[in-house]
Amino acid sequence: MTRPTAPLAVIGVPTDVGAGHRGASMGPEALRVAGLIEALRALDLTVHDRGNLGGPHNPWQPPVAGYRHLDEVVEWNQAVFRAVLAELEQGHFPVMLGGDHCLAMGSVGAVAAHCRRNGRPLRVLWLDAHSDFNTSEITPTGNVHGMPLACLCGIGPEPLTHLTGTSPAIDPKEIKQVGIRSVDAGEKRLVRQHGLDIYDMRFIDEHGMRRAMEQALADMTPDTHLHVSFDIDFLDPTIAPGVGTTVPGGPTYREAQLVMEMIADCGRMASLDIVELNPAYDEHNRSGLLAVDLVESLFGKSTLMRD
Ligand code: 6HN
Ligand code: MN
Ligand code: MN
Ligand code: MN
Repeated sequence: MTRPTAPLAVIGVPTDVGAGHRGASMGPEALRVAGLIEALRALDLTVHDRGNLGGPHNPWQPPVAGYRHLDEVVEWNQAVFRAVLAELEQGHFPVMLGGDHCLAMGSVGAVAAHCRRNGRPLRVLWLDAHSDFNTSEITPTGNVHGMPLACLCGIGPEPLTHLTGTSPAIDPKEIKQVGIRSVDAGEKRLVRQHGLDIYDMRFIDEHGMRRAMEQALADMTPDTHLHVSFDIDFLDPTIAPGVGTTVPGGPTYREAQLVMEMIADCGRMASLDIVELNPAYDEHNRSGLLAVDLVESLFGKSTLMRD
């Protein structure tokens, strides 16, 4: 296992403009209150807490032409893109505290732009109950947090697909999804059409989390930049109720720990999103505390005990 040596730059992104429930905007503070920064420092990591980005408030309007709050989503993501790119250029490891999952367009977009400039291969590991591959035509909700991967792959409105200047920002082949168990009908066709590599809960039931993660992390080169996008609704709602879009039948505590430990062992993680924590739906910050516990393992806490 190689632990990241780059200083971490923690960036709060207090937005819920992409979600269908209010409250993910309180996620960054709940993660800090749960002790995230101190926990990372206790692992001997250098942590710069950059505070929170600013952006438009949630106007709480119905969708227009298949998108809810498109202008606000664009503005937040432009800010995320700029902030993340600036950290990567300084050699830092960006950690985004969401906020809803629409912010991944800015974060993954910046990571992709940085990899392209430096000739580094990219892998995006998407830990989620959902595929987040909807478009304005097929979305059942208009919520843009269900669309970030489609936009990153070049399918979506111009201001979101061209955040990085070039579109598509990433290739579907660079994406691995784990934990998936809720994909909308039109979305299902689209992910198949784009050949997304998905380790859904059925695969995990049949082959186990170990095999899923071995395959999701296979074939990386020593210079691969691994971006982990961790949606808290990946976890089973019995252990993590604090999200807006719970889906039963997710990974258990032990399975989730194994996921984090195997990522730590691979030694390639260079950026991270922690998204969709919604304190308005949580119980005494239980899901925030669990997220901190799992992120400690992601940075090698449990693996270190074997050294
Ligand atoms: N998330 N597929 C649903 C939709 O509204 O498009 C749910 C999306 C959830 C997105 O949790 O990041
Ligand atoms: Mn520095
Ligand atoms: Mn998501
Ligand atoms: Mn999700």
